[in-house]
Amino acid sequence: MQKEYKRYLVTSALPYANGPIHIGHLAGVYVPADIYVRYLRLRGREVCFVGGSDEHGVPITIKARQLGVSPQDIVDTYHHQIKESFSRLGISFDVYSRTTSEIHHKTASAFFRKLYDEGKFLEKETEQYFDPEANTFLADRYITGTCPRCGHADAYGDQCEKCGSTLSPDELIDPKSSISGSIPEKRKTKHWYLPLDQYEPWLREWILENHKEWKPNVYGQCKSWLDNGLQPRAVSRDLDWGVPVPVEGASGKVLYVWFDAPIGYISNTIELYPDTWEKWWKDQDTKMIHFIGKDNIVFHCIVFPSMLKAHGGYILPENVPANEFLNLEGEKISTSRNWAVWLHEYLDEFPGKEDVLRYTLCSTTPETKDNDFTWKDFQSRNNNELVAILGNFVNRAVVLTHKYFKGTVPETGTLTPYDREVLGSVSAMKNALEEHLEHYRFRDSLKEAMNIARLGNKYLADTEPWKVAKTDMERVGTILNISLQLCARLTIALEPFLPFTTKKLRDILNITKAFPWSGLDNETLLQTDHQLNEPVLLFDKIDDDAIVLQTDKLKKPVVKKVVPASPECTIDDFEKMDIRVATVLHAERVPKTDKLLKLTIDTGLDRRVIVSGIAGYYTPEEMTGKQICILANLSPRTIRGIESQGMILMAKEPDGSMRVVSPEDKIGNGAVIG
Ligand code: B3M
Ligand code: ZN
Repeated sequence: MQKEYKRYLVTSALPYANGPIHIGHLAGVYVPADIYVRYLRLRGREVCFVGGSDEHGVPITIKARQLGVSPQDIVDTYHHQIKESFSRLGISFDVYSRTTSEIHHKTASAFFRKLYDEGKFLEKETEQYFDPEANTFLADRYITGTCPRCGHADAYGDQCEKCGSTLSPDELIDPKSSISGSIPEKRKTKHWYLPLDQYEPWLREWILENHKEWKPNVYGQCKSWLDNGLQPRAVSRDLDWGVPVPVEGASGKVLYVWFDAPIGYISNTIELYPDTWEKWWKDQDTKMIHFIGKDNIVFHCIVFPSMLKAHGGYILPENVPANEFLNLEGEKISTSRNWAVWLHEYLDEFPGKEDVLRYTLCSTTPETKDNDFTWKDFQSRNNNELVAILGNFVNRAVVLTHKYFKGTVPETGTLTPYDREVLGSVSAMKNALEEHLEHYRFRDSLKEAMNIARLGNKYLADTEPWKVAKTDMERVGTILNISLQLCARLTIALEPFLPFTTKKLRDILNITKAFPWSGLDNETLLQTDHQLNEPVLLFDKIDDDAIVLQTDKLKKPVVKKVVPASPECTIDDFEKMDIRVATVLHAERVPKTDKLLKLTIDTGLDRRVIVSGIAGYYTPEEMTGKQICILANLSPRTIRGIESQGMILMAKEPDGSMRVVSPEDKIGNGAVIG
């Protein structure tokens, strides 16, 4: 027997506020979650849809450091951008807040403190890398070194991006701090651990015995974690960005981001309902569902439930319908390579086509395995399904009604068995739709909803009212009445998937108040003589040019990473440097080297020689006559037996490629730069 719940608490993963939202996030989490909550609301259920930004964690501090801004600057920028783009796509959160909020800090802090006071944590001292120059412990991501597996020189302490291996900082050869460049040393540090091993028997029963209905990908991942044995997990970090550990003697320590982030679901509910939040989190009649991507399964099925269990008093998720990943044009989405379709860009480039993206993403939701988004598929879903099936049916029904009945809903005559069959099959579709939606099968449910439009097209093609109009207007009236009833039912069935379109459709049909879900069973949603509005097209075709533009954009070279910012310096430091404009009088290769050019230059002060490693980027001919900038007071060095008196200023990419820095217009040699 299925339990009847009084209300639904639906959460969707809190995206990290260190970059914009792309289609992978949308297809995996937000579009399915939004379809689900819109469906529940249509059914008149009490729903709370919680979202928000995850604003802590090491990657945010790294990005801030790279850009020379504060972590708060980063999360402020992205939180607002993300929130706005979700809302433009119609993702209908009841609350979208953030984990830097005061209320979240308070809630997460109190949660930790309760577990701490009740002795639910283990305290352990371990040795961790410490940067003596920057005077800080180093998160794994802040340590770089040579990968022990593939020899890549810039592997991170947790992962080598070249060969994909998961690493621990201890494995790196010649580890270096990426904050100061210094060699890190091991220091003792204390942390708190959640002893997941103690929760293992309980988790086994709760998931493996009582939640066999979870999706196979989710259940399978949980089973394999449990079968491998759980270990205590550290829930604090040495870091200066996050929720401070609320314990004496813990300065410089914050809660691990995966400890505080899921508590964000609670904090955001409190922010929305300061007085009644507890009924959402503590009443057994609330059904809680987490929408997430597959990389978050362990945290939502094992870690967070163990935290809730340790705390006591909270309900647990009833289901965690995690999706697999969405690829783009056959390749993994990669934010660093800019291989992505960004939501805010899509919304700007395809105004009014929010539902086309929602439709395509729902149709390709990676429900059981990774799936692929292609621009060609996007185009064909729009042109061959939304335009040709849905738009076409609605348009024909409405245009014909205007043509033959001045836009009013005609009366029905006697129904034929075929008419009854058509009306009846929509009621059967209602059941199928509910069945799919209740079980998180969004692709199937969308197909089912679209079948109403398919059925409508077939009905019009079979009954041919434009031919019947020559002889039997009463029959035409019946056919169009039935067609318009199908249109009205489409405003219900498609509402969870295509909310912008159903709004438009209601406007065409002149329906001021949306029908409830139960209307799907109602054969006369529109009364005879009801006046329709003028037809407008629900969708228009997307041509090849628009698609080529998008695929070309993907091929464009990606924005390269920038090297981290240097430590601060003073104006005095800067003024020590004598930087001037000079002209290259003569350039030649330094024999037996690939990289070096010997340049004779006029500095305005004197003539001198500089040896520079730019032969890979410039020929001697290209350099001759060029105005350049030099550091004139650098102490001379002997390179390959030639005394080099100064240095040329170069703009250098992280991959090593270089261009000389030249004044825009000709200027006198010796002009001082500063
Ligand atoms: N921010 C991870 C992610 O975006 C994380 C989710 C938190 S949910 C509590 O993949
Ligand atoms: Zn490697």
